[in-house]
Amino acid sequence: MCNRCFDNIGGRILADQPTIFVLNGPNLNLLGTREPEIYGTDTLDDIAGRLDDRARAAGALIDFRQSNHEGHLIDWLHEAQAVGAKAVLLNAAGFTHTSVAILDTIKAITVPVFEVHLSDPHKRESFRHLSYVGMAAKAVFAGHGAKSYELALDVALQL
Ligand code: CA2
Repeated sequence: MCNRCFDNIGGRILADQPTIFVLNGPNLNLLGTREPEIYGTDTLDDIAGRLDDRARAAGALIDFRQSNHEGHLIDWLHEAQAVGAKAVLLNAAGFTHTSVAILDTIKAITVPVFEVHLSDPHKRESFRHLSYVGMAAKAVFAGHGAKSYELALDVALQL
């Protein structure tokens, strides 16, 4: 059976299995190498592997990506919509607190977006208390280290 099939009418890619996009923003490629007291010791690959196992056990697929560029995150949110993703887990990192463009994108798509953070921004500097992502996200999972992603995934899988 094909994993992804084209629907003849809209040209939309339909996955046989629900797909959840996990999008990671700037500097998260450094995870596990610096500031372990804030972000833990797991690398992004460790997190991706665990989410993959968890999703597969529930009959779903993970599409896990990281970029240091705001426009990539925006293009990937559009892509999540275009391919009919079930949900997006978004750790926009520093863009969380600055990006009206990402907020506009989340508002422009119908795919549910869950905001994810390793740390709890509300327990840190005041400039991290404002979240543009949170203004449109379905829910926020923060402060549980890498577990924040797994908690968000469990909720997304139940949609
Ligand atoms: O706690 C989170 O997940 C954050 O999204 C991480 C962002 C920060 O700007 C947000 O306020 C909260 C920073 C990501 C930087 O990632 C690094 C990872 C390891 C070492 C250095 C940076």
